[in-house]
Amino acid sequence: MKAVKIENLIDGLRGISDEEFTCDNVYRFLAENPVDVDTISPFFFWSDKFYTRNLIFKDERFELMVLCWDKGQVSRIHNHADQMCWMTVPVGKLRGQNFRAVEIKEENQFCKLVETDQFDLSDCLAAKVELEEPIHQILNLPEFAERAVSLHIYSKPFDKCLSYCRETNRFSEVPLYYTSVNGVLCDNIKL
Ligand code: CSS
Ligand code: FE2
Repeated sequence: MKAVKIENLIDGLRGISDEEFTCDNVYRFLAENPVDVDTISPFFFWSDKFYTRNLIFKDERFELMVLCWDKGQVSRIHNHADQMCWMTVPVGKLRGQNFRAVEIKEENQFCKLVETDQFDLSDCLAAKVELEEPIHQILNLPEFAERAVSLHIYSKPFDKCLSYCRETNRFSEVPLYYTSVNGVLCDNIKL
């Protein structure tokens, strides 16, 4: 499959009508349009402290970003604030781990999780976070022994989500920050 420049990928997504902008259609579009890594590399930023979130495009309907995962870096266990989301891994390899909430007491911010399925992503294989089972963690496992970059689309954009702690069985809302926007490091960020 021929790799697609990021600007063409974004144009293609913008060209999908609101009615057609569904989980399945965007998933298919991403699967059929693997991104040309050279065209996203200007947006890569690396930190040895955390995975970085680098915004490339945002409008009312969706945001598109690349996340840079150094060896061994992992996300929190989190959800996506009830939004649709798709991802591919154009560089390296990432493990996804899904969770199910087996006991929830909203008023105490209590939530007991159990692990469900796992998936590995690489080579621009597309994935979507299922709205029915939205709690997950992404890991660049040490044994993968390389950096990884993932491309994420969220619709609609969100800037906070729930984060879950397995030690305490508690969850809380946490803010999400961009590391860079349009290839420029954000003022408040120290890599
Ligand atoms: N949702 C996380 C990345 S793991 S899917 C984030 O946006 O930071
Ligand atoms: Fe996520």
